[in-house]
Amino acid sequence: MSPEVKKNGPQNAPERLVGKKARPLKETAQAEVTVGGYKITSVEFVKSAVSLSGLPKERLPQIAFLGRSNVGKSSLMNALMGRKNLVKVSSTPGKTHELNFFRVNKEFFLVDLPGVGFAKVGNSLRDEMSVFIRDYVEKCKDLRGLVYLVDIRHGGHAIDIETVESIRETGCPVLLIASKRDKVNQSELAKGLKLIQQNFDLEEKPLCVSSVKKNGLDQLWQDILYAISQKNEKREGL
Ligand SMILES: Nc1nc2c(ncn2[C@@H]2O[C@H](COP(=O)(O)OP(=O)(O)OP(=O)(O)O)[C@@H](O)[C@H]2O)c(=O)[nH]1
Ligand SMILES: [Mg+2]
Repeated sequence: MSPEVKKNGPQNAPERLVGKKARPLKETAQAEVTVGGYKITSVEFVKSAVSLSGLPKERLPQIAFLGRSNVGKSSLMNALMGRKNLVKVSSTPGKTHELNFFRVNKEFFLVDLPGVGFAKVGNSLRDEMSVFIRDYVEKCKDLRGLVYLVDIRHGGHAIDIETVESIRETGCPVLLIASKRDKVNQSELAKGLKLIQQNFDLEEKPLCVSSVKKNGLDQLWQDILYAISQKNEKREGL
């Protein structure tokens, strides 16, 4: 469950409102913010799903975030939604084992997916997760696109390349994004972008974002909103 939901649940309300640790109103899920030129009036954690039957019943477009564990998926979602702790950011990689759905402006869902191929998760659980993710991508016809993150310093591992390839096969649009822009200098950035472009066979160099410095969020929001506006009639499924 999202930490925001846990902390703000009814059982904690009195402490939150009157105690020493009361949270300022601007940090709650309902504060209005503009991020990268996009106005966000509401963000709600809706639910977690561990199987296809657990997906939200509400038919809204979905954009999912995928990539290796620790690449910065949850941090990027927080940065995009202008929230600090709504999506759980892990100090220990590989903690997310479910799909977490966040409803933005009551118009669409951003979906946090488990990290790809995390070595410390037992093989069977890892296999189960990859089957579940593949099933979700293949069968959820509300999924309008998948943001796949690759650390700008690593250029993409074999498992990233394989995963992106298998998602492309389903017909789901993949937006390749380089993460952790603040971790590299200009020449490392140029090298990293070139490598990612080659590894993933991209027509153009990918966008590189930083959730810490908030770089690239304007372009990313534009790309996400564009993907949401494109209905893919060819995708069959749930
Ligand atoms: N410097 C820097 N650190 C980042 C950035 N994005 C994420 N991090 C850090 O990277 C670590 C992992 O971030 P998460 O957002 O939890 O990564 P994740 O991909 O969701 O990881 P899993 O949930 O384990 O799959 C955390 O310590 C973050 O603070 C970034 O843009 N810059
Ligand atoms: Mg995460």
